[in-house]
Amino acid sequence: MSSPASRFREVIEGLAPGMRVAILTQDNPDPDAMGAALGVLYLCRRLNPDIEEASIFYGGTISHPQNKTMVNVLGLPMRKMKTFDPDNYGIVIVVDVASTGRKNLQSTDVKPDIIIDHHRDDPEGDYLLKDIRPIGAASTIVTSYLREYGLDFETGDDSTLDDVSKVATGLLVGIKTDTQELTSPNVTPLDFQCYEYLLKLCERKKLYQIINYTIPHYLYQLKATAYKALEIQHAVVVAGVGIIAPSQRDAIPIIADELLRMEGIETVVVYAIVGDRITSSLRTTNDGIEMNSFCHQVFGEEFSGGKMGCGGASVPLGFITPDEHSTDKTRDSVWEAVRAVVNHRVFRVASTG
Ligand SMILES: [Mn+2]
Repeated sequence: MSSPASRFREVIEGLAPGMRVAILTQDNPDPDAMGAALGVLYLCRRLNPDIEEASIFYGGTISHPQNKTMVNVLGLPMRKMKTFDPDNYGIVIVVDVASTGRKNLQSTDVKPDIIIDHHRDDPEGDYLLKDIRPIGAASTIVTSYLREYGLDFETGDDSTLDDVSKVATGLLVGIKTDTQELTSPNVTPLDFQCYEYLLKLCERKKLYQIINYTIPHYLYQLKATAYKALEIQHAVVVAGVGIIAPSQRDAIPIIADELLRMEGIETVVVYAIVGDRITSSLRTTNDGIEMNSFCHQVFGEEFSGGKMGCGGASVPLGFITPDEHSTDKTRDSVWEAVRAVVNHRVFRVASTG
């Protein structure tokens, strides 16, 4: 049995000249998904210069300010899934996700040829390579290939994408964020080794820019709104942020994570009206609260879920959704009604368990 790294090399080197490679990742890619995809793109080009084209596709949005910064700083060539035609690609590789057509990758159901992932998902079927490991980051797996090949980085051509320091920076950000700086429970010795390996290769200035990403003004404004609106009962805090634009949706989990650190607070619910839905992020450090059922009791089983102290909800507003014809007064009334219902329900569920 050859190692996954040598199997990957064998497959890529064996591709006929003119072949195209599609690299697919999560619909809403996080830094690990993007770092691992960039690493795979680099390996494909280095291992087989006769490949006609290798492209990364994603089906959703890149909206978190750090993820946007990563795309800009590294010049990531992320392409929209709309432009992906399976007929044009001889080989399909999925990274940081294993199944297509469901869960984190719903935008296509094409059958992959190669799977590189670290989630608890193990789709059946024949694949050229299925490398799924319980490990800190998908970027670690890709980095381990890079290490194993011992490629000579001096001889790569000088086009931007083949710049290994950029690739190493992307992979390093992937490991850093997915493992919370190597502190998450699923971290393995290989994560540490790859982290150290990448530190030597990465571009420190770009790394700094991504880690200390610029925070957009709207986030400060929404934080101010959330702090003004927050209601606390015992160890529970609820904060309604109001009616916000879909492009600002990421503020909700960011504010939830921040409020969870407040002294004396164990449970956080942050929510807003985004488009035609109430969108919410829930957090708890209280082991007595089972997050999934907490979410279901507050927002309904159909529209919410959670695990391990972390939950989310997306509840359709239906008929009362404010639209472009709604007056400010109507919008305020809708928000006021939503706020009253959600706050009341959270505190009721929290107090009755
Ligand atoms: Mn990951």
